[in-house]
Amino acid sequence: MTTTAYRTCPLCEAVCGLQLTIDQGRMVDVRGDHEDPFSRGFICPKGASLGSLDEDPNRLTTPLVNGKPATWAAAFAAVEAGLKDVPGPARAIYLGNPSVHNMGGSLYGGAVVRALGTRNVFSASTADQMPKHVSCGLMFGDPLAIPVPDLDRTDYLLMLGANPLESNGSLCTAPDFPGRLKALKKRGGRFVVVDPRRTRTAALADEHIFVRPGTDPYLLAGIAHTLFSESLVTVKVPVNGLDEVRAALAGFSPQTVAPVCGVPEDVIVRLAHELAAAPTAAVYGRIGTCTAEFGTVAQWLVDVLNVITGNLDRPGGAMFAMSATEGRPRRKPYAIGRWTSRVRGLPETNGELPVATLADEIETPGEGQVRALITVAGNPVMSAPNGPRLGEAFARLDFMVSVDPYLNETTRHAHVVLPPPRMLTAGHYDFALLTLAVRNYARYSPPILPLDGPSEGEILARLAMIASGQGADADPALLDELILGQLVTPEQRAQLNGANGAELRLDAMLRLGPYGDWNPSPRQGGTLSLKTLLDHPHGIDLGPLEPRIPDNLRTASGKVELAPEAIVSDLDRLRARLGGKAPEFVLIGRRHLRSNNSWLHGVGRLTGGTNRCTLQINPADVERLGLDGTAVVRSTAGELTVPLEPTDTIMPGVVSLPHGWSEASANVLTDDMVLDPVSGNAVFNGVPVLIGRPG
Ligand SMILES: Nc1nc2c(c(=O)[nH]1)N[C@H]1C(S)=C(S)[C@@H](COP(=O)(O)OP(=O)(O)OC[C@H]3O[C@@H](n4cnc5c(=O)[nH]c(N)nc54)[C@H](O)[C@@H]3O)O[C@H]1N2
Ligand SMILES: Nc1nc2c(c(=O)[nH]1)N[C@H]1C(S)=C(S)[C@@H](COP(=O)(O)OP(=O)(O)OC[C@H]3O[C@@H](n4cnc5c(=O)[nH]c(N)nc54)[C@H](O)[C@@H]3O)O[C@H]1N2
Ligand code: SF4
Ligand SMILES: [Mo]
Repeated sequence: MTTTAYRTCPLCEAVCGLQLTIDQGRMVDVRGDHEDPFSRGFICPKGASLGSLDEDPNRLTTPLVNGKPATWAAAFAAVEAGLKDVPGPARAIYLGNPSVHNMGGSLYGGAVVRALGTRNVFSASTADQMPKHVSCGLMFGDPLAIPVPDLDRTDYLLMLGANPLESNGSLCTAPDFPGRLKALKKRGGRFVVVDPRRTRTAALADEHIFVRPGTDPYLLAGIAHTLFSESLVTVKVPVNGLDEVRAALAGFSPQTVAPVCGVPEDVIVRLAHELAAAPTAAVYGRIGTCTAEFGTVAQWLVDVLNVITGNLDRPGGAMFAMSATEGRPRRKPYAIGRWTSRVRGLPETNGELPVATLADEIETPGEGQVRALITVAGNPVMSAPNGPRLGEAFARLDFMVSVDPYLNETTRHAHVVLPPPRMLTAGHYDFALLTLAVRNYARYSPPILPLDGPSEGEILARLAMIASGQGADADPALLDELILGQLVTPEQRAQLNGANGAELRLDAMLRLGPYGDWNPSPRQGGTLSLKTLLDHPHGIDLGPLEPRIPDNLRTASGKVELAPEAIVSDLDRLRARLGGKAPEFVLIGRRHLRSNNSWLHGVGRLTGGTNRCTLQINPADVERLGLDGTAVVRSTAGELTVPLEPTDTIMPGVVSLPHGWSEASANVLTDDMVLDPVSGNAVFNGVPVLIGRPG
């Protein structure tokens, strides 16, 4: 007897609804859920592989203590023993990307961080989107107030450094991103891609513009400069600092920036004219522009353009979602650099330190030297800059525990590995991703199979209780009640529904949230609760995005701060590079549809296809250097020998290697000493390299 179940795909940011056929606990068929109002049946090869991922024989099924299978009780006891003698400041935590894609990490990761009593908090965010948090934090007062392009209504989309036809989108939750782009074109809109490679997304676009890696801020500044100098600026939201921005960008005329970014002057001017003339327009920049030396400046300029073309916060422009679990507004204005890292003195952002300095903190002796590490859902040896150095540092730790279903380059250093159970035993709700959705929407997927060990939430709750000195036997339900007690009144607590702590907390957040039945002035009738979501297994459409400014601004002025000092002052560094000599080759990354960072290439049906760890290089460069088959790539950090993939889809002088592949990890070449200084973000794009023949 088979049963049908509905579930949100946890594998990327697109949150597609899936329809699963379950036979005796196995996913025998996975397809798109046509009744999901947001994803409408869309599915990609990764989603379709969910069954083989769930049954992957390489997944750990029991905890490991010193490499050997152990009981959960023995594993938690080993964690208690390992952390006992390490004081708070000598502990560190690294939270990886999937911790945002499951309820355990989303709801209990914070408790572990607080319980550790350390400022050594690291995550994949400083290898990814920290520049966006910082620019939004400083401009809007809230690092989580991130505008997304209103994909379904915009007339004009300028996209830089993103390839949603492979990635399915990021910091822009849009199931069937490809279909939404096609619809944009079909309704007569225009769509322009800026990328050093002619990607599948670029091929779909009306226009593709090559840009030199790392130079997007020059292009964006040139566009803004044109808008100012031709009096094409329209500002429709309350702002401070418009004149400061105009003055700060004075030195970045299209004529000045064109030779640096490689985009002709007339194209820069035309882009400005097109943005200004479009009935509605949105500028969107992603990984290619974030993980670069001027990541924060680039992200800031993206939203400066959205503001000065009158497109921020209006339908068809760049808008803010209203997620169903949005909490009470933060009170203190956003600030960065509230403390600095011990070894390199790098500023904190969002309560974290740059992952690019984790190795320093482990290697460097002195008070506060990191001796114990917890990793959750991360593989920083593969994903952080200069990954191999981090691997060597991990080997020297007194104690390391990893919460992860796989043994890999990172977790193999852990004294204790705690594997989360199969995903079908967990509920699923996308707390973070739904704050970035291009339509307001909510969907909860309850567990499908019973647990036969601790859930990921329980694993993390236990780690938190051990770290705070309550011991390995403390009851994790106490932690849930503590957190619930901070959210709801005792009367409300008595009315909450939920089969476990995670569900109870979700119910509380939904009911108190913008659409909730406990919200005094709710939206959409105010009926949302866990029960309503359980009654609607395909998800609930909460309508198109609506203007939110000024209510969602958390700046001290109550206005958009267009010229934050921390960002504007970094323009000096940008200006100083104007006359510099470009390296002969620069390295960038890329993603493939059938992959997921470091951990999905090898799973069942995802192997093969276009999924290849090759170095893309322009045929003219191959010929000029007399290369054949493979090349040696050298950087300030390391050296790799990789197979070549000559293709004219990449600019001359640029080479591209995907990250996360064990056979040739791109992060052997990336340098942990080079950062975006404003956000502390790692630099993966625009890395200077030398290319040569092997031997
Ligand atoms: N050169 C280069 N480096 C990059 C990037 C790049 O473009 N170029 N991209 C960066 C980006 S955007 C990111 S987000 C980071 C990602 O960096 P990380 O998050 O450090 O790495 P991932 O490869 O995503 O590893 C995810 C880990 O989580 C485990 N996992 C999977 N599902 C679960 C789960 O449900 N629970 C738990 N506990 N574990 C789980 C997997 O086994 C794997 O070990 O990499 C960054 N590194
Ligand atoms: N299939 C698949 N999907 C994924 C992932 C995956 O590994 N595989 N990872 C997920 C994660 S963690 C994330 S963060 C998202 C990322 O999602 P995206 O931001 O869409 O990431 P990419 O597909 O790497 O596209 C980045 C593009 O930037 C270009 N680029 C590189 N350097 C520059 C530059 O200096 N300027 C400009 N303008 N462009 C540049 C690259 O050529 C590439 O085409 O994808 C998510 N989805
Ligand atoms: S696009 Fe993302 S969410 Fe949708 S099926 Fe593919 S991996 Fe899953
Ligand atoms: Mo990411």
